[in-house]
Amino acid sequence: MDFTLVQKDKQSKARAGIMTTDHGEIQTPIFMPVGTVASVKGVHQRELKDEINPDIILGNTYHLYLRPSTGILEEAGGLHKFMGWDRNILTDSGGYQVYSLSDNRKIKEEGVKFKSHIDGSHHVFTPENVMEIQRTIGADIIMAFDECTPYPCDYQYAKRSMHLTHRWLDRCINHLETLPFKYGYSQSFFPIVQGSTYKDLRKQSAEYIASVGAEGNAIGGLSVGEPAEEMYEMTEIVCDILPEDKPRYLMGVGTPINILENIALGIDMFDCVMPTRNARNGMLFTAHGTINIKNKKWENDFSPIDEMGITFVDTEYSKAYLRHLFAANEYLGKQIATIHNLGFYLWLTRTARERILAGDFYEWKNKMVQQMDKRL
Ligand code: PRF
Repeated sequence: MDFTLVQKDKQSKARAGIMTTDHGEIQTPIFMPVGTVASVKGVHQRELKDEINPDIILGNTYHLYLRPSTGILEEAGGLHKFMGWDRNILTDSGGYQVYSLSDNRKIKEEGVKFKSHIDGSHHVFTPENVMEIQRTIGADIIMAFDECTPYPCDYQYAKRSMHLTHRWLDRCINHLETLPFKYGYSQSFFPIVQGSTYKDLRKQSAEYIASVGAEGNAIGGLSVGEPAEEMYEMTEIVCDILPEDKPRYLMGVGTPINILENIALGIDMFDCVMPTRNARNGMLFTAHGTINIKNKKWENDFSPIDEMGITFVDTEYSKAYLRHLFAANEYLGKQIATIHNLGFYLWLTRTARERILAGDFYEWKNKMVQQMDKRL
């Protein structure tokens, strides 16, 4: 993978860059739609490409390993072929999903024992088998196996957990070296900074992660319930230590405001279920704030869903129509809302990039943060 920094903002630490992998270019900053089970929920791959147009989407090792299973993905020739997506994919390692979804998990030095959320069957993830699984899934970017600490988290636990994540990282790297690429294109490996909300631990973790010299670096353990200011403080500390010439990925973040503030601190990549999940609950993100489309006030509002929106649904359909689809519990309502929200998130990171290149990102960001902090 190649990463070229195209422009650094003068008034903030924002950057515009281009990552290049065997599946094409990724213009940063970027938001990666979440396609947990080889499907970006509610959006057909063709609509995703034509309307939302992301350079990269995300899949989850935990889910794909349980279903359809590594065997099926191998038989298919990897996830790209299986799901009919020829652009970039990143897989998360399961280091977060195993803690948030499965029952009865037990964390030991060796790895994590867990029970499937699907059928209750028992499984073990280790740094080694998670690298093997990610080789077989075949994403362009694969993640280290880590432990994401909860919030709040006491200092001693956070410290022990961070060291475990670091030891697991060494095991991931050692094992990956023995595993060739499976499908004729390369994979880049990103380690993950942990350390909860403790400045000294975050510094220590960032230094350790930077020392392994990976092709890109990620920040985990944030956006788990801490106040936004604490998240920004941690991002800033970590970004100041991570190498400037490698992409930085903030995992599982966040609201549109969180994304802009973190871009200003030097983050290049984001993913979050918020645009897709909230869409299915009738929550729409716009440049002027959020809308609960189920609200009665939209019942006879025949104005477009979002006059400024970039996707066809934004101008083709009215708020009243979308509200009706939700009231009638039609699938189409969730689909339209999902296309709108993903379109908005991609517009947001794309426009951030344009503003960085134009040199007025900072003013634009401050205006947008103020403007979006509203319920319509
Ligand atoms: N680790 C991994 N994936 C993640 C996280 C993490 O800490 C988070 C935390 N926001 C989201 N996704 N592996």
